[in-house]
Amino acid sequence: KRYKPLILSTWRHGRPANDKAWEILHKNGSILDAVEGGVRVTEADPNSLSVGLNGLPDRDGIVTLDASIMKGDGSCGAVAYLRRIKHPISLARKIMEETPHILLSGEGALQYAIKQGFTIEDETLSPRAKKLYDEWVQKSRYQPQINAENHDTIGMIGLDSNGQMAGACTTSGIAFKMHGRVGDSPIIGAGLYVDENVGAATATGLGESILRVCGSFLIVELMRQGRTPQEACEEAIRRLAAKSKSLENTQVGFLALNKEGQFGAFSLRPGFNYAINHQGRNALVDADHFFK
Ligand code: SD4
Repeated sequence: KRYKPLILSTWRHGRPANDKAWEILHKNGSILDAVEGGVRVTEADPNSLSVGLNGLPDRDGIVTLDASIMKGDGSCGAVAYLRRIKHPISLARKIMEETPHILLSGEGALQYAIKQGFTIEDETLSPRAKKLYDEWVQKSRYQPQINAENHDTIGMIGLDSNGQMAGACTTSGIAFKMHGRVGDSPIIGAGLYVDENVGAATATGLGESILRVCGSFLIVELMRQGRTPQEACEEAIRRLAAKSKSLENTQVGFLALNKEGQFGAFSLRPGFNYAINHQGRNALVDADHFFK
């Protein structure tokens, strides 16, 4: 059976990332190569304040990164609370392919990266991140930002013509988080889940809300029970809304794709969008939302 290849990713920065993934797929790269290569574009983007080393730091002024990667056969790898590595997604892939483990964090993850020949970058904040941090430090008030600049964590999920699926998710996390805080993005089942018998899902937004409902796993399981990707994303947002004490200042967006190539997205509030590449069509689509 042939499948129609399709790549989806979160936010506007998903467009150049999808284009790269699409190019890799069409040069006979695997769907895993495609999602890894795709999100590396965002990780390297000097303008991204929420992905990669140019992202906003934690409240101690340190950038710490989270990422995960997963194949449709259940293989997966992740890194959390990682410093000084430009491409956490590639380290997550190494962990998946070369170690008996799934998730490495902090100093251990950095040591493993050094062993694998990754370059250690210095920890100077980008001029833009430094300016925003210096402003924030004046008041030091922790408050998650909604739809920060309309581009946030990148989560990418895809299907190739052989029916293989994979996903990747990478972030610098919530700006000005506590040092050591880990979000949903490196947690398999929260920020990302892929089961190529069913489909794939990824998440963006306030990790604490997503973690509480194992958001991406929940969506894949709802699809397994017969919901469409759109219905599954909506149900997951409803579940999350019911479980969160306060939704003030909270945004969450989910994105899902099934094996048949149907897709869907839903967020808590207006402002979430996603990029889609399929059959030569590239678009940025606004997601429907829970709060009208
Ligand atoms: C997190 N979900 O760390 C990620 C990051 C994100 O707004 O999407 N930031 O909670």
